[in-house]
Amino acid sequence: MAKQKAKKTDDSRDFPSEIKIDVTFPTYAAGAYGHKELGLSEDDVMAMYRNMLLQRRFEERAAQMYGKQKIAGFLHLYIGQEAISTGTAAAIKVGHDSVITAYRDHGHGLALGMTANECMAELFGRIDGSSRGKGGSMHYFSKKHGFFGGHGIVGAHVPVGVGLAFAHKYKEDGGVSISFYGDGAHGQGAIHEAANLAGLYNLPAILVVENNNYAMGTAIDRAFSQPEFTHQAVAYDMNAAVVDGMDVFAVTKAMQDHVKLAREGKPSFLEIRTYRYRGHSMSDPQKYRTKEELEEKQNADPIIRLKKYILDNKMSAQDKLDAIDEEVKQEVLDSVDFADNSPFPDLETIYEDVYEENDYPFLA
Ligand SMILES: Cc1ncc(C[n+]2csc(CCOP(=O)(O)OP(=O)(O)O)c2C)c(N)n1
Repeated sequence: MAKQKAKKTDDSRDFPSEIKIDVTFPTYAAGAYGHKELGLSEDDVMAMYRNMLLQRRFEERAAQMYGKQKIAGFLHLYIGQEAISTGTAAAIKVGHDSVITAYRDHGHGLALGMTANECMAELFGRIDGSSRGKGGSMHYFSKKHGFFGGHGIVGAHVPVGVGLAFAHKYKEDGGVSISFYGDGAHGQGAIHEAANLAGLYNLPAILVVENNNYAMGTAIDRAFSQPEFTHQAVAYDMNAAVVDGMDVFAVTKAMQDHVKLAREGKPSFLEIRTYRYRGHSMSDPQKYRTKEELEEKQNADPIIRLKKYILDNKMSAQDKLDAIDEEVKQEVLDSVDFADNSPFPDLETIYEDVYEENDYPFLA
């Protein structure tokens, strides 16, 4: 990178007569975009539909396998949020750009092209899993797809995501880094430090809060003095937008626009409004929300919305869509067989893939 010359401090910030913040951010509404204006072919749309269904059927089956004690540890499902992973994958260069997320990572992995087999085997803790069975549900990873995980500590991966953006800038490879996290994580200091650096260094970074209203059982308006998250983008000199996460085309459009900005060195902050249909994890009794609220959100289901779009635009017929669903269900069932037949990793491998130093020279 070119060396920066020392600059005189900006003296236009001498004592002002008043402080005025006047900024407008766009919103990306459901129903506002068609596939053609997004540059998507009919085949692309059908592939997006299939992938969203794959995410849904995969997780429904995973929940069942958890009940059968085939899966140990935690299992956080993404059901309801599939338009976000799918719209993002449609707008980036998969494998070249970087994606990182929290523990609700199955949907992102499958959208980026990880196979149902490697994903199910990881849930089962088997050697053919994406992290060789040692990561489990929260720690999917695929270098090939530019997917940097799967992270369990709330908010802690976002500085890593911004570090990836720094690496893209440093290597001048034209890549962008997208960091996903939940609304609950938005209160974590690490995210704000990372956002500050993204704004300061003009990094090709997009920070995305997947706002599904709840952090475990805590609703956003009980946790945030300012639940309009975009307001905070002003503080970090970032672009921002609010996106309807129940519409895959709204997400695709928002991502296309902000990926373009990121490639020009302008970071963004996106709030994508969504909803998770299942509890926080498998042990959540969900006492914090009503059945009516859940039903209302399910009426805006992103997969049903896309199915309607496909039928209305005569891209496919009901019987063909039913056949796709059957095919996807079979793919998922096959992945269960694959996982069940994959061995557990040897005990000795617990010492592999672990960062280790023989000495700690920085302490000397
Ligand atoms: C630093 C830290 N604090 C607390 C937890 C426990 N915890 C796990 S998930 C979670 C809620 C996070 O909610 P949100 O960020 O909104 O993500 P969502 O589950 O909605 O996807 C909490 C508090 C944790 N994993 N890490």
